Amino acid sequence: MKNALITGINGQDGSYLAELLLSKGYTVYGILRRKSVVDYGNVAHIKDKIKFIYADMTDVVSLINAMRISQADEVYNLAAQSFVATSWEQPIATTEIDAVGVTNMLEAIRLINPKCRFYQASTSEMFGKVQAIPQDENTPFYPRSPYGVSKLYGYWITKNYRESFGLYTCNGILFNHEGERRGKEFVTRKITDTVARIKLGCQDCLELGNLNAKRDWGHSKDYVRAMYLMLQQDEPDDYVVATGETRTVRDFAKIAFEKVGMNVEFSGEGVDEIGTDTATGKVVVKVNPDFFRPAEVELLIGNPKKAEEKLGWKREISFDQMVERMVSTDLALVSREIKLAGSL
Ligand code: NAP
Ligand code: G4F
Repeated sequence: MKNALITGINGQDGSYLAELLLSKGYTVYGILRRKSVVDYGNVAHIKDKIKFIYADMTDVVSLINAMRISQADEVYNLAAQSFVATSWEQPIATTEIDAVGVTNMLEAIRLINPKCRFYQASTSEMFGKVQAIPQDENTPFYPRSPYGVSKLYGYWITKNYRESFGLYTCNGILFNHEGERRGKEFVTRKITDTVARIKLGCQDCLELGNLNAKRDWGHSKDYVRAMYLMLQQDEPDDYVVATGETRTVRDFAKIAFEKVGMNVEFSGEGVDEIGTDTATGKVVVKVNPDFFRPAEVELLIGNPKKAEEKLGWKREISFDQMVERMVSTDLALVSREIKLAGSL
């Protein structure tokens, strides 16, 4: 039986990946950061099945220790300061975690077990100001945020350790993937959570930034399967994982409202654009420039052909099913919150 070490195990992807590897009989070790309050996040429901190690991507000694304890055959490096907007507010921390942290993990592997296979959570944000449509493994990069720039370093150091030291290292260039466990600061979950609150009468309006931004959105549960497959091949390589479909933030919001039976029509332009509930005439979507970014990634759409052909990867959850799952989960969560508040 194999041992896997997952950094970022309590995040969205870490939790789905842990479930997948446990189902395949792996012993799963997961890195947590020390916090003032113990918080297992998205793996609270399976915490008894995971062996936790306290470590930090910015502390190489702790990662060497994690490699020693876990005796990992496979390391999945999912830990990151993953919110693009925050990367302008905390550019140094983002660089230390998302760029230098990758070298820290690679050095720990090289020192303790150079045969260990390594997955790096690279991202479509590296394409940024896109140089081709759709984007694939050969598209030149042009990152647009400190997050994208840091991740680009992580991508190259992963490739470099493969070429320099013969390590089995892979980059998964994953396009946006979402789900019921997504953080509420990301636009999809912000929308589904707020739509649930508006439907249940505890919020009036959803405030968003750039409604025109286009993303290629898939479900995290499908994407962690691609991570696993990358580490099971004869040779290490880099792969784009995407759906090949793109939609605007406006489209996402409209579809999420449809899932709770509300028809929202958009009118106006720029900061004056609004979304109106056609049944009541109420404005339920407004633009708030506070959510604009200093530099925007306007369009992402990936070509997953290589992953489909070489890994045999295929997504199973459609866009529509994903929105449905997110909205119904948030309706249940918000209802529970309301009931709890009423009983206090
Ligand atoms: P997420 O939910 O934000 O999870 C990030 C994880 O990283 C959390 O467990 C967090 O722990 C941990 N972490 C942050 N800083 C750390 C540090 N200094 N040391 C150790 N752990 C640290 O992100 P996700 O959506 O699951 O994404 C997983 C990875 O894929 C990330 O690297 C992200 O950049 C990348 N990615 C994501 C997408 C996407 O659309 N989801 C697309 C492409 C690439 P705490 O709970 O302690 O903060
Ligand atoms: O949901 P987002 O914050 O995700 P973003 O920036 O695409 O990054 C996510 O996907 C990357 C893969 O491409 C990952 F590497 C990264 O870790 C993360 O998981 O924003 C999506 C789009 C942006 O264009 C943003 O400007 O939505 C736009 N947007 C419009 N209004 C908003 C909002 N984003 C957020 N977070 N909040 C808003 O109110």
